[in-house]
Amino acid sequence: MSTETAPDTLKTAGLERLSTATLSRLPAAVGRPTYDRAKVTPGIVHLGIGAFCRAHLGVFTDEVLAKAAKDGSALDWGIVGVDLLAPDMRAALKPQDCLYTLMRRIDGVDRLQVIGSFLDVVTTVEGDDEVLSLMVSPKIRIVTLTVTEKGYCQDAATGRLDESHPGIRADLANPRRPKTAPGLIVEALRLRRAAGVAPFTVLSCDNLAQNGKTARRIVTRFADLVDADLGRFVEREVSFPCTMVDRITPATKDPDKAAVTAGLGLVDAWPVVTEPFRQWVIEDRFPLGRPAWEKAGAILVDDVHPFETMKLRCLNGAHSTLAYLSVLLGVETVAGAMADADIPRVLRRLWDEDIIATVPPVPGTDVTAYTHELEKRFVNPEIRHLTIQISSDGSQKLGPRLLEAAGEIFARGGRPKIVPLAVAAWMRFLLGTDGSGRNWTVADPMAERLTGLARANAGSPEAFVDALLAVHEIFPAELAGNARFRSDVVGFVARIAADGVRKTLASL
Ligand code: CS2
Repeated sequence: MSTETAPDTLKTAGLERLSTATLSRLPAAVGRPTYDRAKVTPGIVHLGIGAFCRAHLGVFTDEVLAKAAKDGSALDWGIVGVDLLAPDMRAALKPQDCLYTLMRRIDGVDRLQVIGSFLDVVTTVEGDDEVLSLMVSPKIRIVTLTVTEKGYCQDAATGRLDESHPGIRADLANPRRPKTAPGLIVEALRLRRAAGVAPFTVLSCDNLAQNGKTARRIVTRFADLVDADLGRFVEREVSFPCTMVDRITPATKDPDKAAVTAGLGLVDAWPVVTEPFRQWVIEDRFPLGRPAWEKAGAILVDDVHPFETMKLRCLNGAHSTLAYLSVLLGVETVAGAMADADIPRVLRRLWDEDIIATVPPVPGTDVTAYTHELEKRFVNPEIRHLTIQISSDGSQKLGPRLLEAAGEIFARGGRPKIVPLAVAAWMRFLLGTDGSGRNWTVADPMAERLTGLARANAGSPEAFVDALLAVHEIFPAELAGNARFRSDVVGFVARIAADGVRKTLASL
């Protein structure tokens, strides 16, 4: 599910739209598909078309198609994107034949590449028939997902399907007309089975711990609730490889769109701005085959777990810590946070004192060096990554990014130093105001409950922390019941209340 909104229409008078017909007019420096898109057939349905998937899946697949055209192999891995939330992406991309521009920004240089791997964009918003009939087609051999953490409709603390989730309840009541990602996948698998079509591979590309295992657990349980026999079939027959995807890709903003339009001399209604770095690690379990993504630099492995733990805890854990502190301090971007007097020091301590020791050995990677690379990536001022964007969905993000690591540190007899500060900052963030006129929106599927609890208990640091630690969907019982963890979080909440965030950080 895309969390972006369409960039506002800019004044682009006199300029034509990017499209198949206008490709030949692009300046020579702009990259473009070197394969005949008319010959490409769909092999992948992607659920949740936003910036993130267009900066990795779309790009890796585009490069594979270019290589396939060169060596004469089949061009049968085109992608059809599905927007589960709104028709906006379809409205933006269809008039440009689903072409879009990837803009990589670094050191004042913008590199533009027009990507051709998306063949179509459909939406479930106006009915799901088109989507389901596509997902049932034998041509489709992989269903990829970037639906964000909340799109899995899971209980964040246990990783099980949240059967009280309104979307899941609606889909269980009407499983032939699903709206959620688990509902759509299960209905498509049921229809395929009835038609004698082998199941597709389900490839989660979201930032979840063991994302393939999570997808399997959620989808299997949903199928089981629809029909126990279907549940067993999914369990037995469907492959859910885990993946780790890494590319910092903020939501596209109007100035990005203007820069792309200027570079193309054509209007692209919804380009993607991203950093040069990219990494995609994938477990190689695809019964119906897959694009040769390794030809575009993807790493195919037997076990993604160490890579994913490194990325989730080091990159995303630091992002979330930085985001809550920044919103409280009024720092708008990640690059701004890296120029702050205190935040970079907090992140270094988070990595060195808490996180790095919890990451298992990662083949071919020095985890400490990886965190130094992250500092450089975060500093990139040309990527305007808003801290408020990263602050969203904390209820879903805290567990895999920070709380699991804290639990492991305690289990080994240690005591996390910075994770309690990150948790305290998130709790304070839930109040939605700095108390002196600066307010922000808490975007979270649990926002109403969490902000209600925060406000009702704001008078006492102990009551405030206890009320939030008791939210069992976020905090595993063992961590919530850990007296040392509680007292450290209470300590930070009390210091922030008494002295403010700046003084708390400076005195660390
Ligand atoms: C970020 C991620 O918004 C967030 O929560 O931490 O989107 C992050 O930029 C990506 O995972 C980078 O690969």
